[in-house]
Amino acid sequence: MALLGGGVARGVRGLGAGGGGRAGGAGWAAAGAAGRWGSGPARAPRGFLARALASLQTGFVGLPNVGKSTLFNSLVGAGAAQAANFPFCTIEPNVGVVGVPDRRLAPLAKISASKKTVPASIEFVDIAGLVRGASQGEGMGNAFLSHIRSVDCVVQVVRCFEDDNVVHVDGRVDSVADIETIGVELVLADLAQAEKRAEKLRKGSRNPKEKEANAVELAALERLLPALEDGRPARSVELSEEEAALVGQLQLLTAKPCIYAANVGEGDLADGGASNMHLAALRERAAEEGAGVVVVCAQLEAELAELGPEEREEFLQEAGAKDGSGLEVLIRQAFQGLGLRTYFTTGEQETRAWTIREGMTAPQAAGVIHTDFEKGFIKAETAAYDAFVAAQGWGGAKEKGEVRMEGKEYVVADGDVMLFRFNV
Ligand SMILES: Nc1nc2c(ncn2[C@@H]2O[C@H](COP(=O)(O)OP(=O)(O)OP(=O)(O)O)[C@@H](O)[C@H]2O)c(=O)[nH]1
Ligand SMILES: [Mg+2]
Repeated sequence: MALLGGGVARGVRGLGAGGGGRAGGAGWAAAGAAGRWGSGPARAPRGFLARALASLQTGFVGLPNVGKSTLFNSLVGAGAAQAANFPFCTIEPNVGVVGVPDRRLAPLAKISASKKTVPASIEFVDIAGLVRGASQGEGMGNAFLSHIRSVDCVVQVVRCFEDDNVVHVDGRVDSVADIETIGVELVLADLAQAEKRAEKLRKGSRNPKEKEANAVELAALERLLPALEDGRPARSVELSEEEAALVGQLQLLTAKPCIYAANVGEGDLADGGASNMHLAALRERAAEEGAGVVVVCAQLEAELAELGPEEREEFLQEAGAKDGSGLEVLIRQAFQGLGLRTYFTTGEQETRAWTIREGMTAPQAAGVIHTDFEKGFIKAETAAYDAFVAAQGWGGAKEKGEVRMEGKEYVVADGDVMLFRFNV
């Protein structure tokens, strides 16, 4: 029997900030869609799951000149300036990994006197601006669309700042009209994709094994097509887990979870954008869609990224931004938008946040650290974060009866502090 807690897993291929390349893209897309579309918890696929979770991607989407690259670069810059909170590494010029800020990490690291703290991570991708007609090949056209097809979650950057020096492609700032322009392109691209696939499925397969799955997929597409024709996103259509897994292979753009980043002017930060009518209109629209809105000022964030931590704090106070930097909120919302949750391991070597999907069981969560831990899983000593911190560690938590022995069926809760027992 072996014990795994904070940092005992030395020599194990680690996951976390910067760990591993992107793997299992298409397969993951199917599984991810199942989790979002299906009513029940996502059944996590084995094997590539751990790698896939380490490299979930969020893509910045929007019209040209709305501030996507400025926002992306400030994420990079903040990483350089604030290494502890935003570890960042650039994989390609337009892809970077950021640590997910989590205020629960520091207290745990303090209790365990950990040598290292490793946050969960998420990848961001800067994508070129999308123009009207992209679904028909305008602008970057299909190349652009293939970039977003591969991301797991979309952050749509919407221009809510007035600045005559910055050209708007349509000659006026109008947040809702911009969202509609983008929405139409994405839906049209999905419609073309779904129609092509349905056409192929209708022709039928000679392989009898494929027949059954094809019938299920076609039935799902026949419910999706009218929605897309009406201009509604694929995510608005309820699909069973099986249907979602099949349709997920198409990587439909409008099936991905989407949040809006409202890029406001510096002057809006003091009152949280209360007097910005572009933001108000965007909020109203997002509420109808059930989508989240994060308010950021890309310009200010880019300037902040150049500063050290103390200067940043001062700068933010002067700008009147009470909630601190918008980047932190953006990263956390993207993480939540992906349906991701966190559990912790903590020990002398390291305190670490691990990324899981909502609904994952204890063995699956252990598998995120290493597949052997999933295969040989015996049980997991588990304490809720608050109880663990109140009791100041494993010893105290045990005395207070706060440590549970959880088995294979246990569904891990966000914030669980865990210690796995397994056979190899
Ligand atoms: N005033 C103001 N200008 C901004 C803000 N954010 C970005 N800009 C400016 O807008 C211009 C375009 O910004 P980018 O970040 O390059 O826009 P983008 O969305 O990446 O554009 P494409 O890559 O062409 O699609 C730059 O000149 C930025 O300095 C902002 O919050 N306020
Ligand atoms: Mg750009």
